[in-house]
Amino acid sequence: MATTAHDVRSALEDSALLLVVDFPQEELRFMEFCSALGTVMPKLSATGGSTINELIGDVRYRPDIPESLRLPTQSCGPLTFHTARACSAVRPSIFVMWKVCQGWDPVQEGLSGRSLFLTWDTVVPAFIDAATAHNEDLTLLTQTKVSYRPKYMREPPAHEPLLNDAGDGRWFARYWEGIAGRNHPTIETSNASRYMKALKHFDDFIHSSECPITECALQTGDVAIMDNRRVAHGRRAFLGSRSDVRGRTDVNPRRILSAHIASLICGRGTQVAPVHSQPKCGTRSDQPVDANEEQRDGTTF
Ligand SMILES: O=C(O)CCC(=O)C(=O)O
Ligand SMILES: [Fe+2]
Repeated sequence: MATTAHDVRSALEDSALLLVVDFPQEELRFMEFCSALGTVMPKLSATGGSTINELIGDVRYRPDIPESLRLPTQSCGPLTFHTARACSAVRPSIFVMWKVCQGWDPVQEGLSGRSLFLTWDTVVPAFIDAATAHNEDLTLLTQTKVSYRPKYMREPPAHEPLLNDAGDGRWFARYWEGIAGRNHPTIETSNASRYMKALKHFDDFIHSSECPITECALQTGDVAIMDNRRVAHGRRAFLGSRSDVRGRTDVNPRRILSAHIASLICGRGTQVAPVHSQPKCGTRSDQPVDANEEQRDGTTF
């Protein structure tokens, strides 16, 4: 089924997370695909140009970068749930990840490199129902303005509550790694410690087995398109390198190209690609994905 950028946008309103399969191995096509969806935001490291290098993120394990300078996306460790550029005043409304290379088949369950997604529309109601939740937590999270400025972010930080209730069943959120701990936000309330407690409750819930998440072994050619306000993403750790028979080190070729799309300006009829609105992913309650099936700027928040 050929589809248009307009179709992708309306499908996103329905399901917030879409999967395109068999995307051709052409970076220019990816660039065109993303540009049809809206304005592709320059990478944080961009210097004003509009080339692919300035616009499209390149996520790979980078053992060539000293560990202390490596961004979380350039490591092979897990990435906990976050939304793209969660701290900046203007954040992308759509985030796109193209699995250019799925990398090595995982050798063990803990190193699958699978993608993780959660949709706030289902997570927030589940949190409200959870035994550990306190009514006051949600009130604090939806009403207290917060901001956070990571070291590398030149853009002005946002200044608003982390969670927003659209009132029609949709929930919007900003989220980043370490939000309830080492990367906590600046909180504008006289009772910051109560707020941090609420955030910790919420963060613990997101990382508990009670939280509904989608876990997906993206394969080479798969493109995940998400409404970045309604979906958070993360990943499992993966094996970064191993020795070959001669004792030489091989680096996992796992690679993702990503795009941050700011506004939804596409015209009707712009052809993008075949789209499948139901990702072929498992949910947390599903059987683990069969290992055989498993197949920058590197910023995460
Ligand atoms: O490596 C991954 O699977 C996710 C990378 C990521 O979170 C990002 O590019 O923003
Ligand atoms: Fe990310």
